[in-house]
Amino acid sequence: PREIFLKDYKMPDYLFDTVDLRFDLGEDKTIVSSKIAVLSRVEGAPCPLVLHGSDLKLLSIKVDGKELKKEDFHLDHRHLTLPSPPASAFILEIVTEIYPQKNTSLEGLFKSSGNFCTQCEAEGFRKITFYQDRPDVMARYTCRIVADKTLYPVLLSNGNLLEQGDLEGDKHYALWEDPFKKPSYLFALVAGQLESRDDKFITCSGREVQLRIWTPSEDVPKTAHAMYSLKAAMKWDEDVFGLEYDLELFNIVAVPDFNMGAMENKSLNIFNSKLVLASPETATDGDYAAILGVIGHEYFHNWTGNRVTCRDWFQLSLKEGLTVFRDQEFSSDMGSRTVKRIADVSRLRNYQFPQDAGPMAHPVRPHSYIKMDNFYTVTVYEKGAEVVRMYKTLLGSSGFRKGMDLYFKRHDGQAVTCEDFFAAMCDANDADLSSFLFWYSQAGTPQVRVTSSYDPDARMYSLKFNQEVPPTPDQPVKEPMFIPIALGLLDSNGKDMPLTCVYHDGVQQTISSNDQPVCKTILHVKKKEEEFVFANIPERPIPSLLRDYSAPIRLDSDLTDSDLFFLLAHDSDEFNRWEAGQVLARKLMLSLVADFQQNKSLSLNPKFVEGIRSILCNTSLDKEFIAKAITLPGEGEIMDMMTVADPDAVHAVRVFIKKQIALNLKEDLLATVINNRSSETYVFDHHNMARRALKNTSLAYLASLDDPELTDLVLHEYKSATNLTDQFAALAAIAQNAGQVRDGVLSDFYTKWQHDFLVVNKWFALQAMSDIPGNVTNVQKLLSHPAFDLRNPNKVYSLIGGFCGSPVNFHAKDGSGYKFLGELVLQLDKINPQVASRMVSAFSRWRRYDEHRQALAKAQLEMIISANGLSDNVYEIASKSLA
Ligand code: DPP
Ligand code: ZN
Repeated sequence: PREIFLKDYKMPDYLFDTVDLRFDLGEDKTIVSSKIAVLSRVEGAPCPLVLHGSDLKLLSIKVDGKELKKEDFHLDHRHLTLPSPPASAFILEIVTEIYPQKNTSLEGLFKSSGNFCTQCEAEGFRKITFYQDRPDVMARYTCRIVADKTLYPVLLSNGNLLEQGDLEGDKHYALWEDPFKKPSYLFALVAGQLESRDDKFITCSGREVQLRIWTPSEDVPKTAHAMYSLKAAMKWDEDVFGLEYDLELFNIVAVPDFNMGAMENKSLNIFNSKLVLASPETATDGDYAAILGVIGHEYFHNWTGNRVTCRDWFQLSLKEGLTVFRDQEFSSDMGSRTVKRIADVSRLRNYQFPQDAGPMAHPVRPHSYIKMDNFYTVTVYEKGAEVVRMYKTLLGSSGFRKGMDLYFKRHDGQAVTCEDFFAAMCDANDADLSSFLFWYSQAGTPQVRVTSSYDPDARMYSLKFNQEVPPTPDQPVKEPMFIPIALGLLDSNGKDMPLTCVYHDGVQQTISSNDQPVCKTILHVKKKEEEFVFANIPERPIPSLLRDYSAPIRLDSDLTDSDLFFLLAHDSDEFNRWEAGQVLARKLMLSLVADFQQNKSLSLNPKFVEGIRSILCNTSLDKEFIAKAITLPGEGEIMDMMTVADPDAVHAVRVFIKKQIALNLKEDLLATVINNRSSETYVFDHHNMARRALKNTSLAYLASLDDPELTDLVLHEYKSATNLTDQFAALAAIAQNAGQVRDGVLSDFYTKWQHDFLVVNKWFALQAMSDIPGNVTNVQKLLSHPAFDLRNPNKVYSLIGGFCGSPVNFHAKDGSGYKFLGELVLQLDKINPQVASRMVSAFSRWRRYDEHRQALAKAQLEMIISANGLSDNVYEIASKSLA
């Protein structure tokens, strides 16, 4: 396999002006005819035109109407080359034959539940026809679809419907035209038996947009929340960024077989059904929130991704980091800002930090790849979003908006780079952020150490920062990063002190005056070592650092436990209140892990339990905040902080703390469950979600005690639930404890929901993730369950992905978990390389474990890499993991 490098980027020699596509959709084959108006950029000597293509059967190729002979072009596995095309503009016509019915990779044109649909990002268009399949080739498309009228009554593509009509032989056609230039990855086609929920949206300038969400007819009732989310997103983008939708029609199609969550094809978004379909009985609060976020995300791409796109795939974060940031902000504005921030930061810590510290670590803008599909990562997306958030932190809301406005003014209709975004932000604000660009080029999570000192006589308070960016593959030595640190200083009553001025590098900077006190500031930490000294500080403060998590770093400070308890109780920054509790919990868990490893008996610091109690019983706090604050850090997060990750110890300690909390706070938890029940009909709003979250978190604590009386309570909750959020939470609570009750409820749940594949996937995932010893046998059995299918990505993600997310069973000492995954990766790779590659990633951090586990995991990776006919996708992950 060939590695592709950012440094080798070259502009295309040929541009495409218009592309007219015609699809004749058939039962054993589909004929794709394309007619491209080619423009030459090169002056002087002609150069070859190289088109990408894979798994295509070439039927004919014409230049300016003349059929090319065999010797006029060159065809290999991946390319169609015209060695000397005409020097001036010409028309290229190509006809290919493809086999969507046999396409299990779910990339290009394929069938899902009897319907045709496409997925072209990143490089799927080349499985449809020969093309310069790269994002800097932007063209205007038309698409004519011809198909059987009974089997495929609905024919959709990008843009506006120009014509439709009947044809001979029970066929019909539709002709679509997209007036906006676009790269091939945004092309889409759908044909099938679908029905739509229709609605409309009036834009800020008074234009009416038709909105349609397409699904099989029986699912139409489950699209109400998606439609609500779409309208909310359209309004939000106008209000917050002044961005208006630009066509008269916006379509969303839900399909059950889809590699990713969703795809932002121009005016024809295609979604994994799990991110569209919801009803109170079949979707949880988490699903409702995910639908809101992803519908928003794909809609927001219309400007950040489609109108302004990426020059090359290395720039992926230009659109993804920015669009994730936008969807995070949207969800914050629709619900609770603090709770959303906590959820996003937890995700970053549990998934991105480990990636950034492992063999697949790569910068937000990678330097190279073998398969681009492997770089749709938490680093490009979530860390990328943090990078965008830092611009806003540094420039303020209005400065950020100015930067966005300039970005669109300069680049609408173009394919650009991360530097272009950076330049727009700087130029619009006259700001010098030079070293900020290292966030795009350097991998690894910066480690920042803060030490403080107070001089009561001089009333000066000093904070010294020391930063270290750890080495990552191909990047042994790093430059210091530009890190915005938002902070406040608390006085002994827990109030924010006014900040007047700070000395930095011998220069005095005024923060605020007496008549207009300011209590929060942002320090720009840019050097390896740097000191900031605050003046006029009347007493030793307790610093609240990195408020709202102002930079994606690991922060290590000299705060004592009592400082942390103080912050937990008083910090005006709610995010940092939660964070103080998490820092305490992480310290506690790590020290208990050490005790466990030394066979010492475990005992829980009563102060910690009291801290949890005071949060749980604080009626002035938001209930979802409480639910988050009483939840312990994930096992992955703790393992990530250890020199040698010990899944058994971390798991045992987390279970121990959970049970201790449940035992000590039993009455409070019971009261919380009872007081937060509701018999009303399901409402998706923050108030009700928060109530359910708190009740269900408390229920899980109680169930962990495996006490018959409490089990009865949980069973009662299970039976009386009127929505899936409550029902599934009760099921999960019961499923913590092996035994007959668990088995009975699991089977009851399946019987009840077997007709609904999305609910069944949750049932698979719940069992797959279980920490019950020896669970691999059960998961193995579920592979042959009638509802399971290796060809459906959602099912694989639920059962196999779920299993790999269970530290104790996946990392079982006997190697059974590794062996299970190793064999499946090879089976999956034959069906769908993208999905196989996601699964093999579970091995990538094998060096983090003890020698015994290392040997077992390594053997599986070696077995995989030596297999015949391995895909480039899996090869890249496996080889980099072994390197
Ligand atoms: N569909 C994926 C996303 O929106 C890739 N663009 O993130
Ligand atoms: Zn996206």
